Amino acid sequence: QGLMAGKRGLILGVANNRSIAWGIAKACVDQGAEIALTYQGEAFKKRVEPLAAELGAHVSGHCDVTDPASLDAVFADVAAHFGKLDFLVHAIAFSDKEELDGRYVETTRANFQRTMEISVFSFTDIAKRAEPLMTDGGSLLTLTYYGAEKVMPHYNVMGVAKAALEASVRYLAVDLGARGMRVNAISAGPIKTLAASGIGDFRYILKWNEYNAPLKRTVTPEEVGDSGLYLLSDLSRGVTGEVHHVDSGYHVVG
Ligand code: 0WD
Repeated sequence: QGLMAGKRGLILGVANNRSIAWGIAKACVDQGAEIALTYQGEAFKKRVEPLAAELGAHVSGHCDVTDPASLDAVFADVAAHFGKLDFLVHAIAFSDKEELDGRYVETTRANFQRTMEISVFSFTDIAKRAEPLMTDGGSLLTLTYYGAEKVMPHYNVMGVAKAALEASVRYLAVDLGARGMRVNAISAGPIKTLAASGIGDFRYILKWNEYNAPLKRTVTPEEVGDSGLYLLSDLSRGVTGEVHHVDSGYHVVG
């Protein structure tokens, strides 16, 4: 049986087996969820298909959140395959690597807009698309970082985007609450993933967290997955609009 038995979910943002979304996917399937994954372009298809097979997950095809036609196709596929949705995970972010280094004040208009579109607007866009499918209510989860709250070295425009993403969580929680849809975020501590490798001095940030976080270590995608399980399952049925830190406690000292 399990906590997620009978629940069907779409998980966006599995790039490889180190992705935070992969940790969440495994935790959900372990507890009986049925899930669908997507991939961004042919390069990721080769990585995501075997991972999906490992979990018995459905693959809903190519998804680039800047391409509305690809989102139309993914949601049409999910509607056809599952009929309804109970949960959705958004683990997607992007900014030009060149600007995740140096000074925030140098951010370009083009990268600011692209970062906001992929890392912030996409969550609102998919929430809107999920709404008609969440006929019995549901749980939406996104991923954020402490750089939304405090200035972190090199996080720059992504910090501004995460602040907007956290505000979106609160506005969406109000708009969708009456339908029994909950909207929350996990603020994860730094984890060495593909996306993180674009951030300047990331190894130093990992070390800094190991030295300073109350638990004296960093977190793993599996630990974020287990906390995600709580927010996606009925255990958290009274929780919405929340930003939950899964960061070895770093935010209390940082
Ligand atoms: O330390 C970390 N790794 C933290 C990550 C700490 C706190 C939060 N996060 C957040 C990230 O900002 C992101 O929102 O967690 C989320 C997941 O990131 P991740 O697991 O660290 O990174 P990764 O495994 O690379 O997955 C992110 C994926 C992309 O991979 P690449 O490597 O190409 O950036 O987001 C997807 C893509 O698969 N993605 C897109 N998907 C659809 N359309 C797009 C797009 N336009 N752009 C990126």
